[in-house]
Amino acid sequence: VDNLAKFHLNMGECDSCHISKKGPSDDNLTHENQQCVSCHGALAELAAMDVEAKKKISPHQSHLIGDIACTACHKGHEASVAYCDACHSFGFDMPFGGKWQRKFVPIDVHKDAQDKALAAGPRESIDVVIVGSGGAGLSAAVSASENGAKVIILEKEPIAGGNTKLAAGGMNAAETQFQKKLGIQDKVSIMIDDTMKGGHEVNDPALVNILAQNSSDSIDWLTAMGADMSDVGRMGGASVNRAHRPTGGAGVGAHVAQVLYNAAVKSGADIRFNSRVVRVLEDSNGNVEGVLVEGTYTGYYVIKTRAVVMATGGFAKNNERVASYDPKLKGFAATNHPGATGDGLDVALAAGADTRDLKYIQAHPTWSPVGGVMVTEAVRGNGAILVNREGKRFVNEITTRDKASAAILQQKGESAFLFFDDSVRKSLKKIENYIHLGIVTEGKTVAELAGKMGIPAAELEQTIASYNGFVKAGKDAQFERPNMPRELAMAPYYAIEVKPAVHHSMGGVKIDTSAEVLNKGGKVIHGLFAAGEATGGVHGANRLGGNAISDIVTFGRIAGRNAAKFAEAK
Ligand code: FAD
Ligand code: MEZ
Repeated sequence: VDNLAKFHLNMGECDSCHISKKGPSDDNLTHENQQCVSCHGALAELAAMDVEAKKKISPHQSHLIGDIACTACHKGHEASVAYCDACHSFGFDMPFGGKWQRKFVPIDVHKDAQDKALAAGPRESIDVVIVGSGGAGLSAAVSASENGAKVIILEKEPIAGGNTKLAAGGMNAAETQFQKKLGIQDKVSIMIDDTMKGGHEVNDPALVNILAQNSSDSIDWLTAMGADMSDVGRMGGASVNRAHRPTGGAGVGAHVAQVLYNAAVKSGADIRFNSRVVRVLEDSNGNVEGVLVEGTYTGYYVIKTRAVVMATGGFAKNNERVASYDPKLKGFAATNHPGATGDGLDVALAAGADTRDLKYIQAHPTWSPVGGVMVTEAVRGNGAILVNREGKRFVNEITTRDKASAAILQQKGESAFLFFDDSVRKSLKKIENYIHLGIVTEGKTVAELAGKMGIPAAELEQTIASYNGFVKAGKDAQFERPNMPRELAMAPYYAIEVKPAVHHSMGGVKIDTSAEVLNKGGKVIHGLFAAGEATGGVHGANRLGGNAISDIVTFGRIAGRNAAKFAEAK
């Protein structure tokens, strides 16, 4: 046999997995997953067994959030694939395993089946539909529920969290309780100036004002739900430390997404995975009246609703689309989750939405070609430097991403090395993940590390000595780096090879300050809201590190609240 279904058939009938001969129970495969757990144990039990078996990397323990279904990886009627292999390449020895592959499927395929579902009419009705279960969607769900609405969240992937669960370095916010505790002087007006400058003034100033003015309140909102946002660090292009993250510098995204997911579940949101929205339905006046859903296992169906929040994220993982807007990025790897393909953008366009800034797509400077993962800017923010193959620094390491990426691409091999010492490692928990993933080279001395990296030891030693001199003097005489938190003098020393990879789509659907989607005539599409990376305008031509999580929480909240009010008013 070559798949799990045939294997299980040898032990019984279809009902050893399915509830009836008709096939899957629902798009979450709720019954099928319960069957897996009843025989094999829950995810946490399997993770404990992996630890006992001393597996270096457990496929059952990860940064993914929510209740991860067995069927996210273990497939019945096709080859099983480890979802983690969308980014990593662990090569787990899975039963009936295949190779990770994903093909973008346009929203307008299966026209006959779509028409049939439309003709059949709505299967159900709900106050608010939220499309996408990343941070923007989950914030919108919690906020809509706080405002009295009943919510369905539709997520095309088998797991929650989108790109949000991968976010690492922090969430920008100004004038927060945590900055005050740490004695950091910041102002909403400085966050606005930094964001406009970083975005080359292409940003919509009204949206930037909303972002900065609400940022501290969004931190408080998350904190009240149980989030730990108490560690504050520096991201590129920021004038002061304002990137909030959990204690010790742990990754921000998985934590925030988990807190929001728990709150959405508690609020009673109906979260449906493997459920792609392919169309927003409008009445003859152009008002929203429903969505057409493509359920991976149950087929197409219609949900009636007056209010839809598009929280579908960006499209950085779809290189064809990326290159169509910015040909320089053709063939680049991406830091994103596999669902960041932009079909949500197609859905919004088909509903008449206007877009802006689609040509502005950001490369993150430090992606590891060895591990396939992004190495957070916080490593540089906490003190790491960038050196080239000659062992020399070549840029202010905490400049904006567009400048840092361009500088790396000019170096020999179009890559560089992040260099740091044990004091940087101790300052940032996230670094332990990179060590765990095996992408960090270690040396007892600078010379030993240089030898392992294949760069001249004397040159690297000279670079470190001169950088440490700048730290002592409080001035970077070479590249005017504004923030040098520590000398690099504590053995052992570490290096990670890095190069730019496509990271963020700054452009997207046009919205106003109420998160309502605008059409090409600049008018509101009644009932259609959008938030997060699916939208354009907040970040202009270049997003500052830490501003996306701030964006999705603040605008997700606004979209959810206004969608709930709109649904109620009807
Ligand atoms: P997402 O979180 O991507 O969620 C969108 C969801 O919609 C996805 O789950 C997707 O599958 C789903 N979807 C799409 N289309 C459809 C459809 N048609 N039907 C149903 N579902 C659909 N930003 C920061 O500010 N700080 C950081 O430290 C940071 N670190 C990052 C690290 C990495 C590795 C990456 C990739 C990004 C990072 N970012 C960071 C950026 C930030 O994480 C994202 O911009 C942000 O999380 C996007 O949130 P979102 O809710 O808009 O979209
Ligand atoms: O905002 C981001 O994308 C970010 C801070 C990423 C990171 O380097 O951690």
